[in-house]
Amino acid sequence: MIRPMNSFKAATTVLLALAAGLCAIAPARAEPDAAALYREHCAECHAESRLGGIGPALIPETLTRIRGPVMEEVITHGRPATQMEGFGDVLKKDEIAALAAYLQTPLAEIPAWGPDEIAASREMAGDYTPAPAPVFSADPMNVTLVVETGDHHVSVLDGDSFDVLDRFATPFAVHGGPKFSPDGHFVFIMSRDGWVQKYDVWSLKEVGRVRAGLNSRNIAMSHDGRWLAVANYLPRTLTILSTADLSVVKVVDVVARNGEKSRVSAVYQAPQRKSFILALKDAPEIWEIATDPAAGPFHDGFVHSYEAGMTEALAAEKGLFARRRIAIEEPLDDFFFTPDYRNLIGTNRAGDRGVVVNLDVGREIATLPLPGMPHLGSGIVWTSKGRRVMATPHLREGVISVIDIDDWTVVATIKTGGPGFFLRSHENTPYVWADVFFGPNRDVMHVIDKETLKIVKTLKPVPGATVAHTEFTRDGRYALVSVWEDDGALLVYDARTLEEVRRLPMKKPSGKYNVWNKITFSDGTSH
Ligand code: DHE
Repeated sequence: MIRPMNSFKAATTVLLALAAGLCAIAPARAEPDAAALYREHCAECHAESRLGGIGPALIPETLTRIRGPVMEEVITHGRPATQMEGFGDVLKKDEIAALAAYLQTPLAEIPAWGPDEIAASREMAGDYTPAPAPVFSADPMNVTLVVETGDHHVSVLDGDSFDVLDRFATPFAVHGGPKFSPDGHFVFIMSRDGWVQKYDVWSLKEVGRVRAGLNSRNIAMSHDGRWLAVANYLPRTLTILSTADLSVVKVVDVVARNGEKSRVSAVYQAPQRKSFILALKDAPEIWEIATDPAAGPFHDGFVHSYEAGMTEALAAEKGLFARRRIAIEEPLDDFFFTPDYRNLIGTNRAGDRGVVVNLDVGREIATLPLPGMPHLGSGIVWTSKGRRVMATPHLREGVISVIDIDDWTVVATIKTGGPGFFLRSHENTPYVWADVFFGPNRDVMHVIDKETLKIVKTLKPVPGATVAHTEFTRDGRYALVSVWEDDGALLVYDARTLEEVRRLPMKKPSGKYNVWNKITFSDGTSH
């Protein structure tokens, strides 16, 4: 709408100039209307408010590392490893420059998003009554959730018959793994714009939802299932919710030692440590937050202010949510743990180096040669020839690095058809399934032998269609793979013969999560 109008104005100016015999003076083109360009090209993913939707919030507070020419570069060429495409073919240079400047303009007002606003956003489903037992005859431990990003739904699958038990609407743009309660009864799902939805897997009903942040990264469930931590980019907080009723228990301001506020790269549960572990994205710090008052060496500046929703009984539990800081050399963008949760393996956004931080002693103990932006959040661990190894795909290179987690040597670098996003395996399968998410081979899935570390088969189920992300049934007998397209499908493979046995149409299915594999921290599953 805007550009034709501007061209029309420009053309009129030229004609008038010609008529007046003034054509020697070039007419000035009207200044691009950045706000209108934003509405036309960016708002669909980043929201009219610029506070984020499927894409991140586009405000100076969240763009500290992307300034000036870098911003224009991103708008022109897109961002590797994300769904941000380039607009170099659609927008003119001065339009891109105007948009970049616009995104660096602070919002007139950033809404406050503290305990009161979070509490006010909470919506509990009026028609929800918990069923005393599963309302279906399928094995509740073998239920698998399929996130369908095409129309923002989740399908609840019986992992034996592959019947769809329920299909429910989620908040817009779900990202990251949903988190199950330790008994698999409830699941919590997060969207990029900070909504957390609670769903009762046994009753097949939504329990409620709450907006825990304005732009959020991921969620983690405490070891005892009582608390849910929500890592936020905006505001720079970690929200802790009660899993019982989604009430806000505490909002921790994420302020680094130097006094600067920071985004949270991600938060995870460390079950053996009875804590949450998070990394700060804008400061070289890892935080450990106690979810058991008696656990962990929490010696540094205990955060202990009880806030909205805290009960007397809770206040009495001294030590709950105590925080420990671990200083590291560079901020971490993406990280992963050894299965004993003693070591954290992380990488920065430059993605050229991995670092191992021992969480017991609280310092870096090794560095790893991991160029090509390893995607450690998708790392998995298994046993290969008697050694415990971890593997990570890389977002910029078509390789998978396999590392011995006892001596931190690189055991193998497996060449793939292109950069991949997700790896999955299971105790009962001899294979690791690895997708190729980017490039001309994004329609293939590699199957890698866990012992020889060689690709044994490359599947290409739908030529030209992206296939990605694998999950196994509880027993590891079947592998479920997404055809990641609007009119996509869930493919069910026999994990032994590697033959496709079922195909269920789905709307851009992305991640899949089996209750049993997730609550038992099955070998071969991400966090
Ligand atoms: Fe993800 C998990 C970060 C882009 C789909 N992604 C995660 C996790 C993190 C992360 C930290 C682990 C959270 C958890 O499960 O608790 N993702 C990032 C990024 O930094 C990145 C590269 C850029 C961004 O946009 O934030 C990114 N991710 C994407 C996508 O573009 C994907 C393919 C599509 C989408 O939905 O946005 C995508 N990410 C996923 C999925 C998982 C995930 C399906 C859960 C995998 C699992 O098996 O647990």
